[in-house]
Amino acid sequence: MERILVTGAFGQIGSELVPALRERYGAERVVASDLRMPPAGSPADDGPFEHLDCTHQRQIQEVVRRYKVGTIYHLASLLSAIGEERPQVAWDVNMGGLYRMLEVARQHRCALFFPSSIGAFGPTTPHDHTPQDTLQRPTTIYGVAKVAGELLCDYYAQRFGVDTRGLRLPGIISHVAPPGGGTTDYAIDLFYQALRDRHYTCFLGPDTCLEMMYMPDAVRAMIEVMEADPTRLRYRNAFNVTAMSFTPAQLAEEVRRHVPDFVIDYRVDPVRQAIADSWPDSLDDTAARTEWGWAPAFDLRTMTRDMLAQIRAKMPEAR
Ligand code: AKB
Repeated sequence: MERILVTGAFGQIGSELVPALRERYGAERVVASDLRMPPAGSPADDGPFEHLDCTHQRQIQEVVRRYKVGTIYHLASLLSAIGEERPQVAWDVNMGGLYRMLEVARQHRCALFFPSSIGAFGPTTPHDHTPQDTLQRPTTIYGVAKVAGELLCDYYAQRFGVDTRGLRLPGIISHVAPPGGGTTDYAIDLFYQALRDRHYTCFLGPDTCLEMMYMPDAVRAMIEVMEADPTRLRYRNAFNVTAMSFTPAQLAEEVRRHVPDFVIDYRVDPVRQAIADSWPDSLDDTAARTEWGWAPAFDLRTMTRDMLAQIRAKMPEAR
């Protein structure tokens, strides 16, 4: 029985991908791994867990061999804003980690999922309906590592026959585990503070438009692309995927439909604003839709309703 290994299992995406994979394939088949020790109520509680540093090839090899891993979801990485604070660490973890994962995948014939991002685009990329194939000259270390990662995954597929697949994920909105150090994190903070304080000071300007996706759609996309019929895949890696595109002002307006006294103001952080300005407003995801049937279920309205309900349910102080 081949198992699935998830790195970065306690991160924002891993905290929801691991339970979804365990539900679909069985708890024993999904090995959660992270550099951090398991927090209470984490995915480590109901299935195998391994303490794993993705920059240590021997450790990865040992886990892959011991569990007979057939598929790796490699999520461990530093996000865009924190990457600008520690660019050398971001390169080591994001690029060094991926390279070592690909090497182990090659040696043990594993399939590998790599999450690229809208961060793989830059200021010279066409910003509206960004095509699947386009200019990619990002200005962050996060983006540079994402572009290099996309190319390296393509290389391992062509040169060594490794079944690498991936998505260019937009900003992911979720309520289970907090993100850390991303540029799109405002869209999550806003919900918590709207319910707790009725007030949010946004670090991006009101008209900064970015592509976003609700976590249930993101988790489904990651599973669907790995299950897709390989004979239909022309791209394999770095599929543009979309769900909704909005500005902080538009999100605030939508939240105000449910929390009428919510107030937003703005104190722009120049670093995160520059990153956001360099990213697309919206993506063209025709390739994902035609090659493996991608279709999001949540838009701004349904995501907002569900986020507010979920946060209210878990936080008694949030009204
Ligand atoms: C970030 O803001 O860094 C991430 C991303 C869009 O890749 N959420």
